[in-house]
Amino acid sequence: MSAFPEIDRIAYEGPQSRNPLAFRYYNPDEVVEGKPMKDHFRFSVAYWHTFRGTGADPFGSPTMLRPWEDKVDSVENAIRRVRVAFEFMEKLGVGFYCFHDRDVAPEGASLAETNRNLDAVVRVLKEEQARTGICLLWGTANLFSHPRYMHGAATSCNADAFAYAAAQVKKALEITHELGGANYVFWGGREGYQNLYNTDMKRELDHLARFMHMAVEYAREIGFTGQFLFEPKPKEPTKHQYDFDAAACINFLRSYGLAQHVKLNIETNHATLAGHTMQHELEYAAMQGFLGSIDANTGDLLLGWDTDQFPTDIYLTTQCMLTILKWGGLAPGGVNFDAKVRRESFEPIDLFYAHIGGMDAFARGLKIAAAIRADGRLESLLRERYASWDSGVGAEIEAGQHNFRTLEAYMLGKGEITPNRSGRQELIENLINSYL
Ligand code: XLS
Ligand code: NI
Ligand code: NI
Repeated sequence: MSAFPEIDRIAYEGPQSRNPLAFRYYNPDEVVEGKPMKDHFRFSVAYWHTFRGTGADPFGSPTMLRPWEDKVDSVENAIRRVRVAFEFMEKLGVGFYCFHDRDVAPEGASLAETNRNLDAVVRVLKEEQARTGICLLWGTANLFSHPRYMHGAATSCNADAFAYAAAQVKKALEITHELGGANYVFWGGREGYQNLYNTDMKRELDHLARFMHMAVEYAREIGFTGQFLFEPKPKEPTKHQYDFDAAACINFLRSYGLAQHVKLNIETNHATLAGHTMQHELEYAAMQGFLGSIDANTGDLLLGWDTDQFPTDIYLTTQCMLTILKWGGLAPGGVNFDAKVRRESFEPIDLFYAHIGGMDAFARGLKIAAAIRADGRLESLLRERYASWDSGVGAEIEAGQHNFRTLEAYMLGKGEITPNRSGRQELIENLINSYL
């Protein structure tokens, strides 16, 4: 039984193609900067949005037409959905997927029953991975949907919620390991606060760190060698999330001795909610050695929340790829489409259009970024801008040969600084446009 009988494997047809079910730029085996496109991206489908998204929003009911779904959230339904998911991913030609434990299997009446449900579905996931060669980019645990987590999970005021979350992550690590997951993600969920009157922030952060250390230890125990990732987000659902942005996450990881175990999963819409650009967050994480993986999506300029739309803006993907190429790529991370079709795009075929668009946008971004790098003009403008540091006093300062006293003597001798040079912002913007 096929869920998408009218759709063949999506093929690369080139920029001239008018076929909306073809790639115009994403050509998996085409080599860019010495590496096939598919290895640059390691594209991944997000199980929660693509197969569990209903189209419901705070103002309205579900809209999505998903003929393979029945009304009861049964294990049979969950297994049927796995087959559909792998048919979709195979036809799309992605190599990876990501899930939360609760995306793939329904909760039971007790933790034990929930774990059994999960095991039943994981068997089928494993079977489908073997059949298709599609791999698990990362697993994670949903520690935010169930009412037991209303105050958070690892940072809850209720110690039992912490314990339940620990049991859940233990299991999530086991199945991620079982499925050969390349990474394991912690996103904050409800780890944050609504106000500080009733919050012991220090205690909550200590607990979060203890929780992550337990995860690292358990991973070692079971032989899971995937990369741990922490996913920054400044707000939603709480008004202040502890994993606010890359800088806050890195500070947390360093303060609590987790830096050697955990990198970051950077998401576009979270970067912009934090008042940064995606490129800023990527650059900041990468320069500190914390760039792990990315959740590719985009927000809407006119809406202030995490709309998780598919990325279609070529400026955005170019900036991402400039930074990712500069810092040597993402693996064992990848480009996970943590993105959903909008509620008005309710037909199954819209899932194909959405992912094709995102993959093509990234492929164009990669090619544009590679062209910019090959041409070298941007780089030489950057180099010239910092030329004063390549010799003379600049080089001496960088080499640690100066202090305030020697620099005062230098400036007293010189009297005034060498004149500043133009930053050439408009020239650079024109230059970037010339590659698009
Ligand atoms: C929510 C997050 C979430 C994580 C996985 O905003 O993006 O989807 O990626 O828990
Ligand atoms: Ni995400
Ligand atoms: Ni998000």
